[in-house]
Amino acid sequence: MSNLLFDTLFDQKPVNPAFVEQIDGRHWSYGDILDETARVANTLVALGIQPGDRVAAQVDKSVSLVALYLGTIRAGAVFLPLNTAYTLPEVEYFISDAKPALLVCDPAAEAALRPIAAATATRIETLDSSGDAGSWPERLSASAIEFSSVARGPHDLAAILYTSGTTGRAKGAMLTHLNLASNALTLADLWRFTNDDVLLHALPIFHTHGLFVAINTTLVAGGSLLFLPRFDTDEVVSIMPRASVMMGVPTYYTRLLDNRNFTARQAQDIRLFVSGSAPLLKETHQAFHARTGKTILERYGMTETNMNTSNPYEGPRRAGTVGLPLPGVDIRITDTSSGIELADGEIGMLEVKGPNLFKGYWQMEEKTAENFRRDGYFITGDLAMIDEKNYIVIVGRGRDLIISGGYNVYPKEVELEIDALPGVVESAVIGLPHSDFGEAVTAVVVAKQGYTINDRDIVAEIGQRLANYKQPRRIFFVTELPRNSMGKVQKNLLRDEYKHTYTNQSPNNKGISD
Ligand code: MLC
Ligand code: AMP
Repeated sequence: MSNLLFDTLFDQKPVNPAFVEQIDGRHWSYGDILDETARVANTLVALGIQPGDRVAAQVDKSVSLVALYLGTIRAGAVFLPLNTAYTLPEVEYFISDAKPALLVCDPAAEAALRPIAAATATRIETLDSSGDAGSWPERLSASAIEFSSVARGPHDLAAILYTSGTTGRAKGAMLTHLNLASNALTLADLWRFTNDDVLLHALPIFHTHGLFVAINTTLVAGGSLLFLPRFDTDEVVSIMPRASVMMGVPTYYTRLLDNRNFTARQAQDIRLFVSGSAPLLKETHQAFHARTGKTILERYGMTETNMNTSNPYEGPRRAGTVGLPLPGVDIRITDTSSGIELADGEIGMLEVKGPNLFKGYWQMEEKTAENFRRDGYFITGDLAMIDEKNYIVIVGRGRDLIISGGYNVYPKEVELEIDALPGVVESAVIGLPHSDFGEAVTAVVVAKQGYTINDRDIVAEIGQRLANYKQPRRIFFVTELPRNSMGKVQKNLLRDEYKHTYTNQSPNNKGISD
């Protein structure tokens, strides 16, 4: 038996030897990266890591992290990437839940993470932001570049990615070799990837978009990555002429449009701009076309399902839609209460089925069962309709979720932290329109009588526990929250009342008083 995902990703014998090029001029060929994956796999095996064991990483983006991902797959283990913005308590939860055999972290975080890792007998290694220094690269340097990949079949786990939920407790989505391999092959084919392609890669690599959609799709086609540590608009504009494809969240496209140096000339050699992870506004789609003559291709996916739909490569890419189901993926729209399939044009729950569907939530059988229909469809939580041309339009969310700059924030998780503060009676966390992030996390708080509590105190307190992108950018104080006759907080009224809070906000203006 082969190692399904690894063999699929490296099936191409690339004519083009380049795999990754960094902005500083350093580059890695396919041969280099294969050697590195062998070093990683040999090291993991030497440390006693068994097939199925979890290998977690909370480190900055680097080619070494890509090699850690691919080497983990090659060794038959399960890759568990963690957002670098996660705080210590957040990481503690992930480690206690997933019990990884190994955690690779930044050297600066090692001391704080040691006791957490010790509780689950998780070994710690370090890797710095350059990808060159730390105990991990030291170990690798002694390892051989020959490794016979550990056999893994379609239903074996390749990765676990945590995704928050409406209850506030994050769930580990278990992704199999088949999930990732099938999606990579489908996307590479649909989006016409070849070994001539150079993907401008500015996304983080701890989520589905930057890790799987961008890297796996490029790898199966034998293409190259132009690798940036993060999205910096000026840098992206200046190197764009060297790339042929770019992928990004909508914020990347609005930031490009805000940049005066971003012209049709800069974009002329890009054959494909892809947007996803959050809704792309029609205005952005149109303004981008007007500026560059290029039509952004919007697609739709999620952590649990990888990619589900895409606008066509050839054929109309229609603004405000996420296109058609991917080949091999079935989509239906159902009534949110009865679960009965609806006719085209009616709005309901988007359900999906196909080889891209995850195996379930790590050690949460009930949660998994709740989210699947008996016939195998996954209930996404997104509200959608199928329009007259069979394109899918996402019209909203059936769950209380905010998407800020492409990151998901579940209000419940933030409310629980705010409500636990001594001066707070209760809070409601809502997403409001924001010109840079799409939606901005905003809190409406009822303070206890006799307490003086301000927005700065709240952010300082919860900032110890919640990743920065989950923290409210504005906090409003009220005497009571609006409720309906059932006692449920009417967030729609709050969203309406505060809807103009961030109009014309410049990037990263947090709005919390100094
Ligand atoms: C950073 N900040 C954010 C933020 N990102 N605040 C809200 N929402 C965000 N997304 C805050 C930081 O906390 C910091 O606050 C300040 O902004 C500046 O930080 P920064 O790191 O300099 O920000 P910047 O580099 O400008 O990052 C913004 C961004 C980045 C949009 C470029 O967030 C990004 O790359 N997002 C992509 C997310 C992504 O890959 N999603 C895919 C998920 S997969 P302070 O207080 O310190 O000033 C998925 C499935 C699918 O959804 O379909 O793809
Ligand atoms: P995540 O759980 O981080 O993987 O985020 C997945 C969610 O992002 C989906 O359930 C959708 O709500 C949203 N999403 C992804 N792509 C799009 C898109 N193109 N348009 C609208 N929403 C999207």
